[in-house]
Amino acid sequence: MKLFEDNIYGRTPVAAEQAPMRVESVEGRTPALDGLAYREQVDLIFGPTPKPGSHAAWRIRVLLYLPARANGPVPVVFGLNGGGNQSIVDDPGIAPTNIWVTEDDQAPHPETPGADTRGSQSAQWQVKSVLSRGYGLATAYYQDLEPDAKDQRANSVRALFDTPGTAPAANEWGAIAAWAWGYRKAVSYLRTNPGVEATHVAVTGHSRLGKAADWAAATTPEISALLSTESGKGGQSVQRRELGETVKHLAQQFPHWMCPAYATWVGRDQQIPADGNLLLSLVAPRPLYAASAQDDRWADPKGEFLSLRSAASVYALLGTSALAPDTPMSAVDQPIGVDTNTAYHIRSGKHDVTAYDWQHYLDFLDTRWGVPAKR
Ligand code: GTR
Repeated sequence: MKLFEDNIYGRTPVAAEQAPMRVESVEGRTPALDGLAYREQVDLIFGPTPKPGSHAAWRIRVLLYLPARANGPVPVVFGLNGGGNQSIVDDPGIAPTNIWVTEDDQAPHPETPGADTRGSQSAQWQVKSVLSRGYGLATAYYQDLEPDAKDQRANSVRALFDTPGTAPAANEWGAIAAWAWGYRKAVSYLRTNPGVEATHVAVTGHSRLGKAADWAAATTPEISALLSTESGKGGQSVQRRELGETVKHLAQQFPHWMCPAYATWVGRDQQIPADGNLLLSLVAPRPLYAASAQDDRWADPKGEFLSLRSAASVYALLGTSALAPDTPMSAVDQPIGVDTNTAYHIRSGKHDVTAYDWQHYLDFLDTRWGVPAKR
């Protein structure tokens, strides 16, 4: 954990971990999605009350869907989204909110998302299938925590916890740690919601948000399971293999993601002191599903598999079922380990989240926790 704090993601300040959180209801339990679900929306608020009209980076809006047919609390999957809450499913009831837009050709700015963005990421979220299977689904917009661009620290929730007059330390937290903190806070809120089964809150994330979900699960014992999609280098893949994305690329393209000390590993990928296998090990013994995509060479799918298999030895050490250490890389579209706490698949196709990924994630949670409708 300390190796990751000092070299990769940075250390989250105690003030951020202990920050009081106010929960403000935006919308109470409301029927949604043609009777399939109830929708709730809340704001998680940190720090002083924001000025009217300002975009408050410290206001995290959580959208929660619960299956309408549930008789009691249900297991829930939470993930940060990359397009705004309105993008995960076409539902006019999702409250419009300004989202940070970070296009390459202009400075990051808050903007009201257009109507055409409603449901624009529904293929990646599969909200209706998740609900039909008896699970709840919750999300928040990642840039509510920090705009995803260089030099946006002042607009990040990180700025809220600065000690005035102190220069940034080599292990100062970066944006991935800030997003992971958001995961942690959202999960801590969800666990208090009476519709949510507090001991069964899984997190998921894709790519850069997979890195954030990985670090969140590693550092948050209350997160009950991790479903990590193609989090690649700087996440679940093995940097030391030197295949796909390098430390140099990560450090130079996304200098805000990691702690300042990360840059000292540029060109030294083989010496990186904390790698994907150790990251996944920190999730043990909780259920863990790592997923790759065949065409996602940048993330090095085999490196993702090797991390999972290596972490499995820690699961075994802790006495939980896990992939055997000599398990060969699985064939494409053939999940393995789903009857253990360490599951993996390599799906055909590109860097993405698809119905296939969700189907196998939920099959896995069904085997770990029991089918929600039958419990
Ligand atoms: C890429 C980055 C990857 C991954 C990806 C994404 O540009 O190199 O590490 O995070 O973005 O988030 O889609």
